[in-house]
Amino acid sequence: MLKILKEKITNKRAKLAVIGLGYVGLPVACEFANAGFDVVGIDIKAERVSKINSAISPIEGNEPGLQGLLEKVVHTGKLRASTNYESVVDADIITLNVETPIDDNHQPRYDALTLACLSLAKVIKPGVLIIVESTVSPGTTENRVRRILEQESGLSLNKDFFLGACPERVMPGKLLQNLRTLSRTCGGSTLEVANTMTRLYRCIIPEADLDPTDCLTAELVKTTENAYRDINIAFANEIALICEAVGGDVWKVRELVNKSPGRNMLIPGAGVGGHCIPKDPWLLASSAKPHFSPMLIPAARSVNENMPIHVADLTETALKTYQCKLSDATIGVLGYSYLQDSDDVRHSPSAVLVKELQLRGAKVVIHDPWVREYQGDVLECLHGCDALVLMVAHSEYRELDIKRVESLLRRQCIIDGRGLFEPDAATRAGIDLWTLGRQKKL
Ligand code: SAJ
Repeated sequence: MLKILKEKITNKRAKLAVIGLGYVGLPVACEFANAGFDVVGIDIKAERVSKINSAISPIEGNEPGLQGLLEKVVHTGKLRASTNYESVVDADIITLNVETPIDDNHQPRYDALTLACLSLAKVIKPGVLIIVESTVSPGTTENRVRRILEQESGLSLNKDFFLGACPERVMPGKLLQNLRTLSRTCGGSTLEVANTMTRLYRCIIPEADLDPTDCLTAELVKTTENAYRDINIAFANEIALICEAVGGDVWKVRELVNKSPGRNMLIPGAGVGGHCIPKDPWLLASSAKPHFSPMLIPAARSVNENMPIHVADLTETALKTYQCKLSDATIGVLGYSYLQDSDDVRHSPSAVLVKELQLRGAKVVIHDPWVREYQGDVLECLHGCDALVLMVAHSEYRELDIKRVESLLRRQCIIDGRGLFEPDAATRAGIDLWTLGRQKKL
């Protein structure tokens, strides 16, 4: 069966299906269609399916090349979308690109994955290869996905159907670029399946490494790479808090630490947001239970989740030096997306800060040049505010005329959560600058 599948991949006759047409699934479907495969995309949202079949990308934000690519593959008939799993019945290869969120107890929620597997089990045919591209807890493909497919279809793994795990490494704003250029870990239910996967992904990833391995390793690699980043950001944040406590300057410390060979201290900041860094460490940590309860991963999450609260504390402390209570203050918050020069607001640290400031009685005005509801003239937004809190280092804010800002604020107070403002320039402009990680000389 795999020999036939490999031949179909080589001559592009393999029929592909992509389940989940979100910011990952849609680019994946477009890329495989553009490589010459017939692709059907499945999504439960009829409106999204309709947009795609009209060659209109439903993906928010600026994704270079995606709209043009979608138009090409829809107009050539290589990609079509449907809400009906019957469209998948003759697929040779199916990728699962559905959401895998965590709940308030940091536990994975596999409702979408389970529903997709139950629906697939009704229609898959012998010989099909199913690849989990969603980021899941290690062990999910071989356990949860396999169990549902075998129980509901009556087919047997590695006899009637094959399984793979190939987590994506895309990033909003660079969806197509990352998809085409980043290496992938191709985990297969057998080594031959893994090698079949590398042949498939080589059709859309011309050069990057495609590393064949098993499903568990592929799942571990993906969740580990993001847990690694989260812990390193938490380390930088903890050093910032220590510097504030002892009178240091974390920005100077980081610069000099990174002169030491093999050191790469990341950047402290007002919080860690986004679609994957706050989630994937929990997917990894939860997989070890009940055999082992990780300590470092939850601790790092706690440090990072607390940073917006710390910024609220800094704001309160700064205003106190003006005998101004938060409950009497209006605070201008610059930046609402989770990342500089991005419109993505998922898991935004600013949302946590705004809620905290409001809980403490402050009035908050928000500006973000990338987020539709908060666009506008930044100086107008700041006019009359008691203080400014910088939460996202958007390029536009680097151009701010700090002297104009000083003239607009009721108290010349800036709380800088990203180390964006230069201290000497702030002093020259008469600004009272409170930078995260740099103790204020009172
Ligand atoms: N952040 C810091 N300090 C840092 C780096 C990031 O506070 O030194 C904050 C950012 O402000 C943001 C959050 O962390 O709120 C996440 O930033 P990110 O640069 O990690 O961007 P993401 O969330 O888009 O992460 C993605 C991930 N890619 C995938 O999951 C495919 C991550 O693995 C990549 O390392 C990252 O992009 C990247 O390096 O661009």
